[in-house]
Amino acid sequence: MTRPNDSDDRSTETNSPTESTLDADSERDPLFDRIPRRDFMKAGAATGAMASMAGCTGLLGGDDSVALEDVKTDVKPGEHDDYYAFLSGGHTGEIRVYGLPSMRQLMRIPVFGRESARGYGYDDRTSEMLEDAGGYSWGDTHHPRVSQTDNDYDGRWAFVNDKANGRMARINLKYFETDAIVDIPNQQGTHGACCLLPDTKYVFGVGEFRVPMPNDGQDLTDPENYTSVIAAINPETMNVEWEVLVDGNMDNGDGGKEGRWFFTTGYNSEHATTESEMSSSDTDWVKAFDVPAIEEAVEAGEYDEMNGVPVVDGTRDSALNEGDRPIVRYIDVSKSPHGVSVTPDGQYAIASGKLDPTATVIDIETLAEADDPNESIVGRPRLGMGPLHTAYDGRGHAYTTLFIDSQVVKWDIEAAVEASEESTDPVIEKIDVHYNPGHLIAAESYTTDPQGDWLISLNKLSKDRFLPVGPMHPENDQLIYIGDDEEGMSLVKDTPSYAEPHDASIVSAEKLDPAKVYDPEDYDEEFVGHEDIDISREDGRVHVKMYSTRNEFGFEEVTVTEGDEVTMTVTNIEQTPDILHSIAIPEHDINMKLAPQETREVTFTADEPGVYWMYCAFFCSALHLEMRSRLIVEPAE
Ligand code: RUQ
Ligand code: CUA
Repeated sequence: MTRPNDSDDRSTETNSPTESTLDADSERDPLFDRIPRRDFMKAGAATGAMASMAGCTGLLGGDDSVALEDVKTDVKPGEHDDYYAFLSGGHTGEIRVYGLPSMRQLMRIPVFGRESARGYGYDDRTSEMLEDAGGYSWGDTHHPRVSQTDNDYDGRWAFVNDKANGRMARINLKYFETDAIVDIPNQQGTHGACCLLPDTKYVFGVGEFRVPMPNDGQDLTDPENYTSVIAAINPETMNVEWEVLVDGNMDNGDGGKEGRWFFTTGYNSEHATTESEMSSSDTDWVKAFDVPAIEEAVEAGEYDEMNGVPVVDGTRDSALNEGDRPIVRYIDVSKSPHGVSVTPDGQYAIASGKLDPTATVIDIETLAEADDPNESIVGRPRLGMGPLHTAYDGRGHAYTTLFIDSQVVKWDIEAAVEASEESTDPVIEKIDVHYNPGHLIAAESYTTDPQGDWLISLNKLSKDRFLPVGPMHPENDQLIYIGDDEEGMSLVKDTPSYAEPHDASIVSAEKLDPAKVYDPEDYDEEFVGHEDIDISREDGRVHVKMYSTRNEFGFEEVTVTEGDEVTMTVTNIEQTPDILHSIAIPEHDINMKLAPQETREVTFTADEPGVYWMYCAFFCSALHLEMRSRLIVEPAE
C-alpha cells in the first residue's frame, strides 16, 4: 500500500460518479448498469438487526451504550486488563499481545523469524519447524485470527499468515507459542487469513500474487497464464486440504458465520503486472466461495493435483461454475476492493477498497439463489476517501477506516441497505485518527457477539505524535471508545508501535486460559529430572541429558571432543511459575529458553577446541551469575 503525503491525500480524485448522476439513474456510468438498483426494503434486514441485538451479552448488555466516564480506561499497577489483543507484527514476523484497555504490550510471540529470548529457532524443535517451512529468516505477518467454536472464541489457537513467503502459522494459546507452520503449495503471497466459522473447520490462506502454476520456469512472461489460489487448511493437522484457482488475484478474506460462504476481495481482475494496468478497470470482484460445493467437487475427483494438493478450477469459465451450484460467485464491486468482513449476524459481507469512496454491502442469504450474484449487492454507502477495513460493535454499526482521509467512520448498516447508492445518510460520525489507518478492529468483532466497547485503529503513520526517533517513525495504534452512541467515538490513547501491525483480534480475557508452567505431557522431549542426568557417547555423537534449576545445571562440566555432534536435552525442573532459565553457549549461537517444567533439545557440532561457559541467560536468582557450567572441547587427535 502506498503512503502518499498528506496534502496529496486529500486531493486524490476517484472515478466515482457524483450523487446527482446516480440519482438520475445515469446511463453514463457503466458501473451502475452492472450493479442493479435495488428494492432495498427487505424482511430479512429487520430480522437480522433483531438477531444481533438478542445475541449481545457483552459489557453493554444489548442496545444500551455506556458513557466513557463509567468504563475503565486505565489499568492501575497490579490490575489486569479486560481483553487480550493479538496484533500482527508485520515485517518482524511476530504476533504482539496487548492488554486492553491499557494497550500495554504483554508478550511477543515469534512466528516466522528466530527470537533469542524465547530461544525460538535455536532449539531443535523450533529450528526444524522453521527449516521445514522454507528456512526463510523473516515473514510478513498480517492477519491474526483466533479459533472459534460455535462462533465464539474457544481459546485453542491463533493463526497468522506470512504474506512474504506464502505460509500460514498456528499459535498454541495454551502456551502462547507457535507450534506449526505450513508452507502453502502453489501460493506465493498469502495475504488474507481467516477461519471458516462457526467452528473453524478450515483456516483459509488467500493468495495475492499471481504466478505461473506450477511456478517452475514455464509461462514466465504471459500474465494471462498466471494465477492465484485460496488454500483451505485443516487447523488440526495444518495440511492443505484443497485449493481453488480463480481469475484475478485475491487480497483479504473473511468467512461467513454458517459454514457455507467464504469471501475474498481482489484488486487485479485485469490480470496485469503494472500498477496502472491493475487499476484500469472500474470494477473488480468480491469472490464468494461456496465451500460445501467445493468439497463436493473435491470428493467427486473434479480437480487437478498440483504439488500434492487437489486444485479445483474456480475460474469463471470453469465447468464447475456452470449450472445451478457454481463453486465461486464473482460479484462486481467498485475498483480494487481491499477489506472484506462479515457482519456479526452473518447477514452481510462488507467490502471496500482504497480507490472508491463507497463500501459494498452484499446480502449473503440471497447469494445462493441469485441468478446474477450482483443482485445480492444491497447497499453502497459513500463513506469517505480510501475506505479499507470494517469492524462491528454488535449494535448494528460498522466502523470503516478511511486511509486517505485519516479517519474512522461510523455508519449504520441497515440504513445503508435502505438508502440509495452513494448516499452519505448512513454515516453517523467520523473521528480523526493520526495518521492513515490501515486496519481497525473492535472487541470480538469477528464473532457473532462483539463487545461493542473498544476499537483499535492501526495507523500506518504517527508523524508528530511522539518524540522524534529518526526518519523511521513509530506507527500509532490508537484506542477509541465506541461504547457510547450518544457521545460518539472518543480517542482515548496513542500507542507507538514498531512496524507494522496490519490487523488484530481482540478476545475477552476470560476466554483464554494460558498455562503458567509447562505440562511435560504436551511435548515429545524427554523430561530430565534429578535422577535422569546422563552423558552417552557413540560414534562421535554425544547426548547430554541434564536439568536446570536455581542455581545449577545437572553437570558442572561436560567434556566432548572436537568434531563431536552434541545433543543437549535440558529440563527446567522448577515448579514455581515465572522462574525461567536458559542455556546459552557462547560462540555457538545458542540460547535455549526453558520455562518451568519445559524441556528442549539443541544439537550442534563442537568444532572449536576450547572452554565455553554455558550460562543461564535469565536473571533467575541471587546466584544467577554463578549458574553456569563448562563445556570443554578437547582437540581431536
Ligand atoms: S491488509 S492494513 Cu494485510 Cu489492509 Cu494491511
Ligand atoms: Cu537460571 Cu539465571
